[in-house]
Amino acid sequence: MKNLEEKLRLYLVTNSDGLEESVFLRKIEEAIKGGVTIVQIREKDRSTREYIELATKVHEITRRYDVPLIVDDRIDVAMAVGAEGVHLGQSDMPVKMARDILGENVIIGATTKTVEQAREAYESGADYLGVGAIYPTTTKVKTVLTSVDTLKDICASAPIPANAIGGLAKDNLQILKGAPVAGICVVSAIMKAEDTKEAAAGLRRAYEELAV
Ligand code: TZP
Ligand code: MG
Repeated sequence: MKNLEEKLRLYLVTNSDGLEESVFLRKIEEAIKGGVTIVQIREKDRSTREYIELATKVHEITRRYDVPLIVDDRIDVAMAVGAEGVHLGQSDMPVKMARDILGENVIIGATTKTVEQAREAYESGADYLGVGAIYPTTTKVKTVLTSVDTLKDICASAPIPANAIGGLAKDNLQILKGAPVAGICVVSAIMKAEDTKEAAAGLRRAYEELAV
């Protein structure tokens, strides 16, 4: 996708746990108004039907703002709702197979924690990389920490944009200074914020300050 790098600036990975659906959807819209540039729906405990229903509602919102919707793990769900992309971890469908199924016009992101994984994802047709966890996270996920040095090596080894993820918040982004990431991915810093729009705006400001 053209301008993908710009679209990756502030990447919201959603978590609907404990939120009423209307609150969840409103939070996504507020986050976009505050500066979120791309949204990934990530649901671990829903049936396929429920995942599709919720993704459809999220897509109605993201479309209005011309924000790409990425579906975590599930290419079937992404295809069913016409999402702009999928995000694949190391235990999910291999990037190459997903590319063969989805074609060239769908964004494919890949989680990579090593230079080898990053090279492989790039060579298999991934459009962007997610790298982390940079900090310990309270979000439910199987992950290990990735150092910023590894993140820098990954950025240098694959000619596609890379985003940092894991425990990132507006007051701890300095660790990324000097790492040529396209943007940051967050869950809690936005989903758990009282003022969702301001949380997104604060993250945008903090990220932009890194560049100066
Ligand atoms: N992958 C690596 S860390 C993580 C994922 C999905 C969760 C990040 O969540 P938070 O709340 O921004 O730390
Ligand atoms: Mg996954």
